[in-house]
Amino acid sequence: SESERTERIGRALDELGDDVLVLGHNYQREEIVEHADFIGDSYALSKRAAEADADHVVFCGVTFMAESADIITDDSQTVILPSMEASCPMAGMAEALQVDAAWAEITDAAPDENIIPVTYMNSYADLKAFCAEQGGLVCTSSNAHRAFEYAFERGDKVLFLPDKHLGENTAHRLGMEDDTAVWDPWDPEGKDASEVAAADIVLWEGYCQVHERFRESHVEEIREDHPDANVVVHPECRREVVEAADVVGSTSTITDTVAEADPGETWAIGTEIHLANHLARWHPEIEVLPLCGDACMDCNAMRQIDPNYLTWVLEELVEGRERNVIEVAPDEKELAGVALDRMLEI
Ligand code: CIZ
Ligand code: SF4
Repeated sequence: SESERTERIGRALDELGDDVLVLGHNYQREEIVEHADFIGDSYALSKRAAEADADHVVFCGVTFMAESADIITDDSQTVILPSMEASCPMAGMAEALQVDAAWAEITDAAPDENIIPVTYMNSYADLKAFCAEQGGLVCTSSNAHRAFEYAFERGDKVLFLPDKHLGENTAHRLGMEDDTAVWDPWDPEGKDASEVAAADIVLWEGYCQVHERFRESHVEEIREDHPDANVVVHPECRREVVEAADVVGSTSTITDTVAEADPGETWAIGTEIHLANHLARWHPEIEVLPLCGDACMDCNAMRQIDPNYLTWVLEELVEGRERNVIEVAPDEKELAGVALDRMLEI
């Protein structure tokens, strides 16, 4: 039963003490985050892991996040992902092998120009390593505009991966929305060399299926039903949704926005449904609504972290067995670390 499981997790955590740190991503269900030492976005959680002394970091999130934690923690720390099935589909839309092939075509399309690849945090370590090798860097949703500026100081064009929408929203923020092209590796007609040659920003055709579901009509409906509602959305949403919202930002920004709201205010949340639910629970004085009502989605990758798997990895640790260890290969780790360090400099 659920209470037995909660008790087992509690017992394992007591036995493990300071030896283990449990991190819970904002998009994890309540039965997971209630056991977490810290709750936050992927970047904040990785930093927490690096600051902690714990030998074992149990990362309740998805693979690319656990990889990032492994990259920024020291070698004595082991990162554990409760389910190996928890892989972000968007990160999977830009696999390093595929990007490598596309890179040859994209650089051929603009032979006299220096193209700098920028990858969103939501990508695998080998793609981060590739970006470092090509003079590029990593960014989060909060510093994507500064990463683009870094790239334009060093090159002529940016190739941004994997999230087309974050890329479009960032181009708009920089006043460059008319200078973009989309590279679609799945569509022979979506790989237009002349478009690449003409554009300053080339966007990879990737997206988050949770955030892409939000439509402008959802914002209009909320405003009709709740005329006082404020709308906050994540920049992985479509351009027109971001345009229609009052506030746009990372999950940390969304969390802070609701925390700083005045009692009685209404906030509609355009991101993964679990974060909207947490915010409603944490701030009963604020009216927190999911942006698209019943049609709201949870993330099927985040959902893989079943509380039973958390129980299992913790009880195995008590027995001295490390299960589901996420370990980035040493050469990739070093290069991906370079791409992350460049982000920290901007
Ligand atoms: O959409 C995601 O997976 C986000 C916003 C992750 C994160 O915490 O950066
Ligand atoms: Fe990936 Fe979207 Fe899920 Fe985030 S919410 S882990 S970007 S699929």
